[in-house]
Amino acid sequence: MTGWHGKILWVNLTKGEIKKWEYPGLWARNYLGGRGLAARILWEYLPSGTDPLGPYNLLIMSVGSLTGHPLPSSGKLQISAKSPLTGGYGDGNIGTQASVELRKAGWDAIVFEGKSEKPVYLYIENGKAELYPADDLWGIDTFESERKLKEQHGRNLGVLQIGPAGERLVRFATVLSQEGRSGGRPGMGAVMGSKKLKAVVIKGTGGIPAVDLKELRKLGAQAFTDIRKSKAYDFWMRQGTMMTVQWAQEVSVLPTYNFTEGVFDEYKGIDGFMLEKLKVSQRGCPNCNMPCGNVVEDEEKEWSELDYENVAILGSNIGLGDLRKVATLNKIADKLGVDTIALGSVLAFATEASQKGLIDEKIEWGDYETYKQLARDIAYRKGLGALLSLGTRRMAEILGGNSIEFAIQVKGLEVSAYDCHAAPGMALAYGTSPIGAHHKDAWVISWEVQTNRWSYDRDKAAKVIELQRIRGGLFESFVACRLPWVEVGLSIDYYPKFLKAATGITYTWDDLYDVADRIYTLIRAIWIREYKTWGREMDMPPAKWFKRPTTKGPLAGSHLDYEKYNQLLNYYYEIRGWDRRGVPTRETLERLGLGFTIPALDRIVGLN
Ligand code: PTT
Ligand code: SF4
Repeated sequence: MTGWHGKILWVNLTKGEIKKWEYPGLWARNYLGGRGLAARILWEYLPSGTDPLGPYNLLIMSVGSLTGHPLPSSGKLQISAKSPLTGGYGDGNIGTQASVELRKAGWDAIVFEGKSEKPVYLYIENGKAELYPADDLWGIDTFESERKLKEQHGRNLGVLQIGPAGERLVRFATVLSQEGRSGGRPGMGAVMGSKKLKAVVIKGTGGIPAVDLKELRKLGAQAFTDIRKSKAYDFWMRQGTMMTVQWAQEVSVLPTYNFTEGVFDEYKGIDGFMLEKLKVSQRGCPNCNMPCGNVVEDEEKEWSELDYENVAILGSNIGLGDLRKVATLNKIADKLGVDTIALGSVLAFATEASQKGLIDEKIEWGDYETYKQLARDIAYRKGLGALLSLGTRRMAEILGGNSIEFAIQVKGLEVSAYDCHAAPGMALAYGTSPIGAHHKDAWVISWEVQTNRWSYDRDKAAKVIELQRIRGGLFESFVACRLPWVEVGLSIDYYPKFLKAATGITYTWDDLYDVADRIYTLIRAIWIREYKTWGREMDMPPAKWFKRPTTKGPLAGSHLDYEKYNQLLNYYYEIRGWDRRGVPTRETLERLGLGFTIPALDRIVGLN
């Protein structure tokens, strides 16, 4: 195995034991790393039916054969586990120095099992790893705990940690790094908290394996130059993902008032031009020459790093048109360690529930002071915050009535910031994303609004799958940031060349798509094994987009068509080789080398 280390650090927190595991070489070749490797490990070692917050869940931090090399935006790391929010496969991707350090320390992944009795953190220095007490870190926020750990161990290292929300098992708690990088929307921070693991500190001084390092460096240098010379580069450097606010408003997909409308009257108060006025700093992940972490001074005069999703969901979606106030909510999420998307979504859900009389508390759209208090209460699970900390699906189950219709989620994961009343392809992307409603696997909406926006045809299902293959299958398993390709047009053909130089393996595009399909189908198998039953209703977008047409903007009156969405879903299943329930067929499993899943799946749902 070249290009990978072939070694995983396996940490049993119940016993306090740390072991080296040399995993099968074919797993690296067939699953690449990152998400693919994590899915393979979870299938093999996660006991079916495990409580996501119990000791038998596995928390996996994994990198890939491109991570950490001198290649564009290669400083990313994947965090995966069974999700306490969705009950299925969950993961997130975080930009952090810890990714590079893990590679330099000689590991492809860390797997945590069990549960420590007392708070601990893991310290890794090259081949050595030790658990240390974390009593003095437990309870403090993510910015402070990273500062403390760096004071103790030095600055040249990477740190991943949870905040008070993860410690209290908030179901959408995430893992944080570098004061503003967050990963693991489906509650990966809560899994870490359930294991009493406060932080992971990684220091590596070794080399990162590559078959042809000279060639890799040459290709990387060319790619960095292409990025800098791109026509899109200058504007990207000014606004980063925040340029999306204005675009989303123009094409009526900006989530507004709990995804009721696609336009927001006050959008200019939160858009990329407002960001430019307020910007005090810009930062990013390791090995990136197009840093997108735009920092502003918030309403409490502290720094907060903003991205489009955070701003749309904590802005227009809760009726807040003041970027400084949005930045404060975002900073609270980062410090206390919760996902901004779920946070904005539960606040919006609570506001709608309040206006419908389903909860006693009175909440108005744009009610900043209440939202600020609730954000803190969610992290500490106090008062109404305790209910909100469960996520929208569970809140709807508790409140009853028709509240599930305005819980904007798929499979329990809150929808990220694109309204789909007038975007069936994006609705399909959310419906079929392997972790629940996240745009990261297929951001088809930009293509969709430029082509045939209103169609539900086969080409649209095929486009969703093409994007899922590249974005969700490959970038999450290489592991590298996809934004050089998505945002400034770096040629996708660099990536098989990078892989060849790193691993010596020639992957054609057909080979790579097979790898991506293998990963997707394996993740679907994990979901089915955990849920025990499976039906196409699991792949349906929120009911509001079908039932409650928009009333504002040029596309007022838009809504999704239920019959046509089902036809689109059929096309999707056909192309993937899954049956009409969304269950992979026997033939597909065999073709993708997933025959080992057949006995379990056949027993659980009966395979076609
Ligand atoms: C990601 C999701 C996103 S996607 C955003 S903004 W985006 C939100 N950011 C949050 C945050 O910040 N703080 C917080 N407490 N919660 C947050 N939740 C939301 O999480 C992120 C960038 C972005 S910014 C995007 S699109 C790209 N995503 C990538 C991806 O998914 N894979 C990949 N290979 N490359 C990517 N590059 C870009 O990375 P999740 P990050 Mg993130 C403040 O974690 O769980 O995947 O959800 O990692 O380092 O912050 O970079 O407009
Ligand atoms: Fe990180 Fe943004 Fe650079 Fe991607 S583009 S590596 S998310 S700073």
